[in-house]
Order: sequence, then C-alpha cells, then structure tokens
Amino acid sequence: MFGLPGGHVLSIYDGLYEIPEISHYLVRHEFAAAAMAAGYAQLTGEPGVCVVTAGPGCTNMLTAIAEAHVGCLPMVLFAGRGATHSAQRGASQEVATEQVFAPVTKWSVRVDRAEDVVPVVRRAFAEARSGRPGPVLVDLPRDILDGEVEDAPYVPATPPTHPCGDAAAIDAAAEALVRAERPLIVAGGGAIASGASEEIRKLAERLAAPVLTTLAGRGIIADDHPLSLGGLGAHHTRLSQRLLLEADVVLGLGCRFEEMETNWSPSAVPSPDATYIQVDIHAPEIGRSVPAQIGIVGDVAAVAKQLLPKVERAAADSRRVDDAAAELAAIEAEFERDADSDMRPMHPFRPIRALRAALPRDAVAAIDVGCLAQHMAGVTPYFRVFEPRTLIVPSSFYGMGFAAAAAPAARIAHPDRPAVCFVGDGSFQMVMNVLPVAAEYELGVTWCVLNDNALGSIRDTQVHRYDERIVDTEFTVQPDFAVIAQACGCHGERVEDAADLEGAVERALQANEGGTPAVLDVLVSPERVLGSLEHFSFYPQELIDAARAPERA
Ligand SMILES: Cc1ncc(C[n+]2csc(CCOP(=O)(O)OP(=O)(O)O)c2C)c(N)n1
Ligand SMILES: [Mg+2]
Repeated sequence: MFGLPGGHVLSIYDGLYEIPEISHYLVRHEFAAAAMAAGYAQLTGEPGVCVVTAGPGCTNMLTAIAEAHVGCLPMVLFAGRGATHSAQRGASQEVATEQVFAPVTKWSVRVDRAEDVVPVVRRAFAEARSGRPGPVLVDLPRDILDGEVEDAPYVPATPPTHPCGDAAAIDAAAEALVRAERPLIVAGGGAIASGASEEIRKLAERLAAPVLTTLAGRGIIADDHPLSLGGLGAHHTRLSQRLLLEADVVLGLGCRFEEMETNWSPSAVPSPDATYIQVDIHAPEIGRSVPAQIGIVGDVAAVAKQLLPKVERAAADSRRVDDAAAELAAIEAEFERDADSDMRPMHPFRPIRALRAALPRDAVAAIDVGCLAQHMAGVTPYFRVFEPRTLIVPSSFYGMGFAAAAAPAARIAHPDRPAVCFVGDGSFQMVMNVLPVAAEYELGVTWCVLNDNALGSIRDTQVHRYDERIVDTEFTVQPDFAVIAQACGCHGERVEDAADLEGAVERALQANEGGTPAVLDVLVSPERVLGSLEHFSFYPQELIDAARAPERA
C-alpha cells in the first residue's frame, strides 16, 4: 500500500496500526504513490493499492492514474472525502473526485453507506483485475470511514477469468497462419497481462515467425531468442520495420498499434495487403487502430493455446530467421561502435551498455520518457530484456517522471533483484522527491540520469523543425543530482568520463545491495537514434533520409 495520510483518512491509518501484515509506504507526493502502485502492478499483475486524503491528496495522483488507465494496470485507490452531511457545501478539500477520475479509471465510485464499504471494496478488486485490467477509485466520506459495520466473514474477490476465443475465428486464424509465407507476431502489454510467454514462444517457433514487441510487451520473449527481432515505432530498427512491412499474415496479440507505436503511418503498420489477426480481451479494441480481417476477443494465452494444435502443420522456413540474425548482428555492431566512441560528452549508449552488462538477466528496468532514456534503452538490441514483468514503462500517455517515480516499487515486487531506471534530466527533476522515500525503505534502485542539460526530445524538434529557434528547452541552472542524492540519504555520483563509468556502476549497484538507492548523473551528448527520428512525423524527410544513408548502415 502506498500513500500519504491526511485528516480524512486517519481511520484507515488507525486500522493499519493493528494490521502489521499490510506494509504501507509513505511517499512525499501522492503522484509517487500512484506511480509506485502502478509499477508494482506492472511487475506483478496484482493490483497496486493507494490510500490518499481528500481533494488535493487525491488529485495529486491523477497523472499517474491516467498512465495506469492507458497502460491497463490494475490498481485500487482509496481516497478520503468530506463527511456526507457536509457534501455540496464547499467543505474543506471538497471536489468531485469521483467525477474527476471517471475518465481515467475503470470504475470511480463514491460510497455513501457504511454497509456498502465491504462489498464495494471486494468489487473494486474484482473490477481492477478482470478483463482488461485498470485502476478503480473508491471515494470514502469521512463519517462512513468512522462508522461501524457488522462483522462479516471474509469473502475474497472473484478472481479474473481467461476467456477463450470464438471457435470459428480460431479456425480462420489458424488457416491463415498455416498458409502464411511470412508470418509475424506482434505482442503487446496484453500478452504480458495474460502471462502468455510460453505459448507465444511455442507459436513463434512452430510458425518460424519473428516476434516484435511493443514497449509494454518487451520480455514476453527473451531478447536473445533468435525469433525476438525488435520493436515498433520509436523502438524499431530497420530490421523490425522491414519484417513488419513484408509480413503477409500479422498476428497481433494484446497490442494496439496506437500512435506512440506507429503514428498510424503506412510505413509503420502492417501492410494493407497482409491479413491482420487481432487478439484482444477487450472487444472494442478490435480494429480500433488498424482494421483487422480476423478479430478474436479473448485472453491472449488462452487463444494462443487454442491456436497451437491447429498450426502444427505450418511449414517452418528458417531461412528468414538466419537472414534476420545476420542483420541483427550488423545493428548490434553499430550499437557497439557508437557505445565505444570516445566522444565527450559520452554517447548515451555507453551507460546503457554498461548497466546491461553489470546486471543479471532478471534485473528490473524502469524506462522513463525522453529521447535518451526511452528511445534508446527501449530498443532491442540496445538494452536487452529477458523476462516478462521485469520492465516498468509508461504507456501511450507518456508522462515524464512516471517510470522514475515508480522505480522503487521494483525492490518491493522483486526484492532480490537489482533494478535500474533510465531517465532524462528533465523528467527526473519532476519526481526527485522519490529519493528520500527509496532511502527510507531501503529500496536499493539506481537511477541512471541521462543528462543532456535539456528537454532534449523537444529541443531536438526546435532544432529540426523550427530552424534552431531554441526556446525554453535548455536548462541554465541544472541541479547537481549526485549531491541531491547524497542529501536524501542515497549514493550519488556524477560521471563525466566514459572511463569512470564501470566503476561508478559497480559502486552504485553495491550500494543498492546494502539497501541504499543510488543516482548516477551521467553527462551525455544529445544523440538521436534513427528509430526515434523516423517515428515522429514532425521530422523533415531530408533528415530521415540522411540518417538512413548507407554510411550509417
Ligand atoms: C508531464 C509531461 N510534460 C511534458 C511532456 C512533453 N515531453 C516529452 S519528452 C520531453 C523532454 C524530456 O526531457 P528529458 O527527461 O531530459 O529527456 P530527453 O528528451 O532530454 O532525453 C517533454 C517535455 C511529457 N511527455 N510529459
Ligand atoms: Mg534531457
């Protein structure tokens, strides 16, 4: 449970006094409570829970809740509010929070009778986890919280079901896949939510189909599996882009092809000539972004299990995979070359490579927004991800600081695994108040701040689209992040020289092992990768063409 008390919810906190089995993490800003709860949900699949007070305590969570809503992360949020008898009279901290949160939650409910508290809470957990998961807000007036209810036996919330797909649609999909010459699987956050790792790997192997993952889908197949071949949109490589455009049958598993991934531009979505099979647990999602020829409403793992015996006869052609391996190796070699360069400030690939090398396969990574963090650490093969539920990422809401504020939850979800967060200097400054929280609870994570002294993604657009007319995207005063870290009880180091990187990473991870969080403030150059340029429609075509020029390849 993550939260920060206020007068309206003291009854809940008083209850916690007697229930030591419930761990409560006190944050310094409610945004971090919601971000950590969402991060916990992303890493475990179980609802993250928040307790916040009325009005501002509740609205402070809004941005992180919207992120969880867009990212389909289960959460239950308990918020206080004024007593029922003072409603509508302008009482202190009264605002219609159940309405404020309605568009960004699966269910937003105000409880007006003490007898309803227990059934509503039970339903809140069922609702948060069922079907397409999401956040639920339970608004609790102060007098209801102070009231008495009759003791009732504990009845757990009904666990989620895993619906199968329609039999005729499954047959049609299997037939298309068996006939396909160049099948492709695209897996997203829905595949992670359904725990479909094993089934997707088997399907891919049986079909010899490359697997592309959205950012939220990363880890569904290990990035060193020969069929794990990259991402989409801002996270694509020339290989993954080619595979997507050449595919004759695309099997989309819990992915949306939404704007952040594709801009819905013809160069980034399945070819209109391809057969697109879309599997999603949420019926209105079918065909929403890209028209699907075959839509299957169901749980990804359940549907994949239905498909598996029916694609037994698929003629697996491994030549495509061998070619892809050679192309991936070439991309990897370019990455190594950039990471090796002795440019100063250093190339951002350098710290990304150093951290991956120092971390075990099952380490947790949180990847924040911005060019340097998300568009670099988010791309295979620059930062490889090997297991599902080892990644905290924003969804298409794309709020700065979400992953950085959520990062300490990594050590709560997976206490025995190291955790790193890649974050831009602009985004980190939005949420630095999470440092004392991590220190207080000995949540040993490392924030690697990729510091280009700018809101680089936006500055970059001013350079390329607005004729270098830079307005308010560079910082004149930049805090010393290492000193701030130390002042908050964390380990902190600034790294200016690439030669110092390995030592600094080692010291940070060592501090983490002892429960001390760490900040590495790494001064990096404002580099961009081809994928991130090409993705955004606002870059001029000449620039994209230049970046694609053969000398880069
Ligand atoms: C809350 C929020 N405000 C503004 C934006 C728009 N935005 C996207 S990336 C970015 C710059 C991020 O800067 P930084 O964290 O330093 O990363 P960089 O792009 O420099 O790598 C901004 C302002 C956003 N996504 N979220
Ligand atoms: Mg920056």
